[in-house]
This record gives sequence, structure tokens and C-alpha cells, in this order.
Amino acid sequence: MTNTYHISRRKFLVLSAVSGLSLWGCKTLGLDKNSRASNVIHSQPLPIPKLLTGKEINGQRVYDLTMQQGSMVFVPGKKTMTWGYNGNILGPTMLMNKGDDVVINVTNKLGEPTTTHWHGLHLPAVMDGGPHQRIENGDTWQARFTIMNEAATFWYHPHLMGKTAEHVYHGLAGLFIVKDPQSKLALPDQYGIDDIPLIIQDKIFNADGSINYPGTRMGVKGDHFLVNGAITPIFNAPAQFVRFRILNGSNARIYNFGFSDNREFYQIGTDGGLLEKPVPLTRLILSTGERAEILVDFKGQENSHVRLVSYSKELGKINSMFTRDALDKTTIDILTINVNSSTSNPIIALPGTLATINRLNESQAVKTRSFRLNMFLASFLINGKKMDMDRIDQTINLNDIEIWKIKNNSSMAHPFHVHDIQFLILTRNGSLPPENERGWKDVVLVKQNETVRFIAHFGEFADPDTPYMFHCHILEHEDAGMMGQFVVV
Ligand SMILES: [Cu+2]
Repeated sequence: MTNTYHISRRKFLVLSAVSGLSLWGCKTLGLDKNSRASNVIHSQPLPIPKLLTGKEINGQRVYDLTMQQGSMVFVPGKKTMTWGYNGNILGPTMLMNKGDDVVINVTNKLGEPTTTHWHGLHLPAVMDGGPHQRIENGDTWQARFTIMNEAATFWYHPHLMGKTAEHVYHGLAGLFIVKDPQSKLALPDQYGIDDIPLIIQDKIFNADGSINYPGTRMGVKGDHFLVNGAITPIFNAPAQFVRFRILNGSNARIYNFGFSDNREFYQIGTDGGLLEKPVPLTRLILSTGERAEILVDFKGQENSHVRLVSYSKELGKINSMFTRDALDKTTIDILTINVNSSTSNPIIALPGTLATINRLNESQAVKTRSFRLNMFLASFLINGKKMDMDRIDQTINLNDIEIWKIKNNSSMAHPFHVHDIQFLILTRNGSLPPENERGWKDVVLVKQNETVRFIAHFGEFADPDTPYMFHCHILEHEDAGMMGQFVVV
């Protein structure tokens, strides 16, 4: 066994080095580099996605999303064709309350099929928006479900088999904010003022303004950094505690967020809920698909400036040799923050406690499932298999609590995402996860040669006919087959 693994791994290394050359060689040495945009429009004000609160109809909250073609200007004097929900790029932030019955009408006017997946939400499989819920061009798909999740930041994006990466890269993504009407916590919650969404993505633009999607199988990384659809923009922050809801919405790049002055900030929320208490940090690693809510204190700092950056070079080997680019060896500028005066009613104190997390106990688990992440001959596999829409990989009994053990046998870190559920990380290579990962998660970065164990409850929704997905959230890996299907019965 061990021998086979070593040989295949070596073979893989050689082969992927060769294929890597052919993929990147032509892109970086040939035409592509010559046609890349060198001057782009940056340092514009940070766009804040419109808030969509829905219409109240017969006790339900109804939202309308239309996926459409649009255009932006990123290269002076040139038009960039983009895709967006209800606009040119990205989509509105949907605001929902825990307990709401929601109806979302998703209309596809893109000219080709796609889907829209509600990332992180606990809902019936037929409402999940995965590869099986195709929306043909011209059709409207209606998703109906009740918001059962905790207050947190979720997102939506296409999930068509083999096309997810391209569809997201061209602009299709948006956020959900779920609020808990029962919550008495005093946290910044004035959207766009002290409660700020940050969708972070990287893209390549051609000199003619068009989006350059190289399709690199190992994962596409861009050389321009967009926040909410604008390149390295500027945010005017009030001089008080500000909440940032950060989504790594990039296809493949892992970020190591921090501030240019190395200031401390507090993580208050993970993918699926609030942490038990604020966790002080100076660095925050977010892999693709992950979210974090952080609080940053700008009190008394009027007229100062600070930058949100990614200390990417500190990630070292977390960025594999296959995808590490020149920018990964630097500190990447993401957002400039200018501190203005405070609002009239700022949040002035950090809450001591945030949430009570119903920690599932290992003894409650009825089963442990093992998953191996592999890359072999430039294929991306889970338990040795490539995704097949006609194969169910795992069958789970309704209401079971299970432990999932994810072992990364490959030479790249992979963010592992599970649909439907939120999980709690038990261990990373046998040790407790860092404090800022001890909350509800739906994506976990599994580093090279690492084993991550997490626990989850598969409640409420059984459907033997419609599967949920589990997959790597590097979108090119997912499209290449690093995905599997489970049903709850
Ligand atoms: Cu992967």
C-alpha cells in the first residue's frame, strides 16, 4: 500500500510538473501575458451590495434573483463583459431572519444553463441548488425553505457540474445575512456603515478589458484583487468598532488576512454562527468558500489609514508548489481603510460572550466515515473516485450524528465543504483546532498530510432520491471531479 502510494505520488509530481508547464507556460510566456491589462481602475470607493429584504407575501418572504449578463469598466476606456445577479457583477445581499419561510425565484437569462446553490444553509436537498437543480436558460427555479441556521454570513453561487469555476469567476456570487431576532447582543449591525460585507476575489483582465479565465486545473489565481467587485478599493470607516463579514469568494487562492499595522482584531463568527467569545487575532487564514466575521476597533483613529492585506508569504507551504504564484510570495493589498468620524450611536464595547454552542459529543456519534483526498495523474479524487452524478457515495440515516475524518494524501491543501449541514471541527492531526475554528463550519481547509475530524448532525431532511454534495472548494478541483454525493434517508 505504502509503496503504491509513494510511486503514484512521484509519478503524479512529475506529470503535474509537466502539465503545469504546458498549462502555465503558454499563458505566462506566450500571447496571454502580452494581452494582460497592465493598468486597471483601482482605489474607487468600496461598493456595498444592495440589501434585498424580500417582499412579505402570505407570511412568506419572497426574493427575486435574475442571473444576467452585464458590463463593467476595469480597464480605462474598455468594457468588461460580466455576469451578475440583478446587476452587472455579484449580487444583492439577501437579508433573512432565523425562522423565516423564504421563497427565492431564480431566473436564468445568461444564455446557458447553470444553478444557484445556497452555500451553508440547512435545507431539503431538492432546494439546495446543487448540480441536480439545473436552471435552463430562460427558466425560473423556485427555491422554498425555512431558515433554520444560526445568525451568520452565508453565500450563493452557481454549482453546475463542470462549470462552477467559470460561472463564479465571471461574477456570479452574493451574500446572505441571517439575523436572529431573539438576539440581544450589541454588535455593529448598520449595513454598509459599521456592518460591512467584503467579498474577496482575484481575477485576470486582458488589455481589451475582457476577463481572462485561464482554466488552469490546479486552480485559477488572478493578479488583481477585487472587493465587492471593485479592484483594491477604499472604505471610509467610522471611528468605532466595525464588523467585517469576509467571504473568500476566490476560485483557488487562500488568504492570510491581517492589517498593514499588524493591529489586533477579533473574530466573532465562523461560517455558520457566532463563536462562544471574541477571539483576538492578528492573522486570519481563509480558504475558498470560508467566511469569518471580525470586529476591528477604529475608535479615536480619525484621519488615519490602514490597509487590509493578505500576508500570503507567511502561508509558506500551505500554498502548494503547484499553485504558488509570485503574489503568494508577497503581502497582497486588498482594501484601504480611511477612518472618518464616528456615527452618533457607535458600539463601544466588545461583548464578553457571544453564543452558546451546542457541542456535539464524540460519544453521540453512531458512525465515523473516512474520506481520502488524492491527486493522481492530474485527476482530483475523493476516496479514489471522480465525481459521478449517477453514483451515490454515502448514505446517511436521518438524525444521525456522525464523525467525518478527512485525510489529505495529496501535495496541495484542499478546502473541504459539505452541503446541508454545519459541523464542528474535533481535531486537526489529533490536536484541538485553534480557538477561532471552534464554531460552526461548512468549509475546512485540510492541509497537506493533515487529517481533520469533524462532527455533524444530519437532521430534518431525508430524501433518498436527491443527493447533497461534499467537495473541494477550489472550484477548478470541484469541476475536475473532486466531489461526491450523499443522501440522507
Ligand atoms: Cu482541492
